[in-house]
Amino acid sequence: MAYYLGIDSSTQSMKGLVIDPAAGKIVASASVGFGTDLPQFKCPDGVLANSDPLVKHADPLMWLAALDLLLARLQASGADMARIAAIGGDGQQHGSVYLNASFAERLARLDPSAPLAEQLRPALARPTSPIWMDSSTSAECRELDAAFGARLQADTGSPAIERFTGPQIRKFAKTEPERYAQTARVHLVSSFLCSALIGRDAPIDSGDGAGMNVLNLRTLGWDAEIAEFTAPGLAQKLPPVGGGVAGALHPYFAKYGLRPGIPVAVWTGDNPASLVGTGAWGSGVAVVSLGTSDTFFAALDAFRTDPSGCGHVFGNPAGGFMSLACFKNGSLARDRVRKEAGASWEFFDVGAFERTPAGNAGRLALPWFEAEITPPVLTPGVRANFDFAAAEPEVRIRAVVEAQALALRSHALWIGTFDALRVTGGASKSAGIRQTLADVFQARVESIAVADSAALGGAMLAAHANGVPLARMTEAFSPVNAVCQPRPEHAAAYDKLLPEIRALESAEPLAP
Ligand code: XUL
Repeated sequence: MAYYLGIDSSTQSMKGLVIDPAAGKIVASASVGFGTDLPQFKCPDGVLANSDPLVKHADPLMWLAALDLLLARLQASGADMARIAAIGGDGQQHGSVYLNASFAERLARLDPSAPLAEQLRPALARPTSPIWMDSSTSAECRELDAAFGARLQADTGSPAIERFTGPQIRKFAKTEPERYAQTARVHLVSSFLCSALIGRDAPIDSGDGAGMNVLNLRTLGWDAEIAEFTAPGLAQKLPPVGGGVAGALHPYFAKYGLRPGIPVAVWTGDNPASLVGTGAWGSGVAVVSLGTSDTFFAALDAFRTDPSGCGHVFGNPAGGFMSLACFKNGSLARDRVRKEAGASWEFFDVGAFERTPAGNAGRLALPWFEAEITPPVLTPGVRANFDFAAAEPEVRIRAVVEAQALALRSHALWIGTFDALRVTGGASKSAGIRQTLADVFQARVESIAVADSAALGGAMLAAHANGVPLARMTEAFSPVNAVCQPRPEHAAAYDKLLPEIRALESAEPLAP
């Protein structure tokens, strides 16, 4: 039976996963670490050094080198590459690649005897690519706000955001007008790599395109007025918006044992791909990814925007839309609270919850050790409604975990209600955190063991483009391995605390 390959080009690495949907199995995987495997590109954590801490760029040729190396590794792992019937993929969102007029022609005549990076190097109109970690475009964001006001969020799904591609393109056009003039094509990381696979310009999908502040989500086309304001002639420099199959695999890739001509699905962003890979592409299920930062995402039943401007709306590759909110202070903050309380992980994950009542007698603490994104708050510092430093470790721990869960619920109110939350990421192993989420949301909390949800989503989208139903793959590849049920007796206590969390968000920070 047919295999499908999914490729995830994330910030620090590129991963590939080959699935066999008929057997419900992952049959091969490989990865390339940008820092460890490709040190020549000088992006140790996926980012080039820069004297300005707000500027975060990467070398786009590194992504091409990673694609060559990843496919070579997959082949070397013994994967039956000839059985792969379609390829899908995704990229870190918002990052952009600037190409000159020779790009199309160089793509068309890719020569298997030379690496991709070498052949496409002369097609770069700008040697570096701003990525999502860049926050150097505040001036451009304010200019977009001034020009479009509330329409920007109402039509593109998000207010002007520093890391979004539109403000990044605007800054480039303003500061390097000659290079911008030489730019014939602007791609996202996702559409750039998809273009390399098919040997011609690939479309941008509405999942990743929505992270640009240029895509009109009501028409699902580039917004001509916003594009022209962003940078002169931008609409002509963007590839079309599209979904489904992007094109056929270029013969260049036959050297890895792949069959030229197999369909390549339009690539998407890593978060939309994860929505598919975690099995949350249908409504009523949200994903809470508890990592360095916490991310909350869910399918949206209709196009709608966050009245508080914190959450984003992206296209859902399975159809319709999805929401996403990023909470900067996630696991690093939890770990700091644990350390400062002198608690072991065992105590943090279980013990503290056995010694304190649900609701913590109203004591809440938002652990904002770093500037927060949801809501946008620049001054770091814990926000607490009690004497945080003097409290017992178990009280501090519950105060933080409950405050984070209430903040998630509060910022998800505009999305709708959920029967289930699917939790992933390191902190999802904590029984106390899972029970708190279940009680605060009054929803089932499902643990899923999907390691590379974005790459898996890419593979599932490839299979889906070939007619394999997503629902069947979700059952096989994203099974629920543990369920934590909500306790209805705690619903009222958390309902009462919900307004408190918004008040706490505007409180003064405690002294560090
Ligand atoms: C989403 C975002 C990040 C990147 C990470 O808006 O900026 O999640 O997609 O790769």
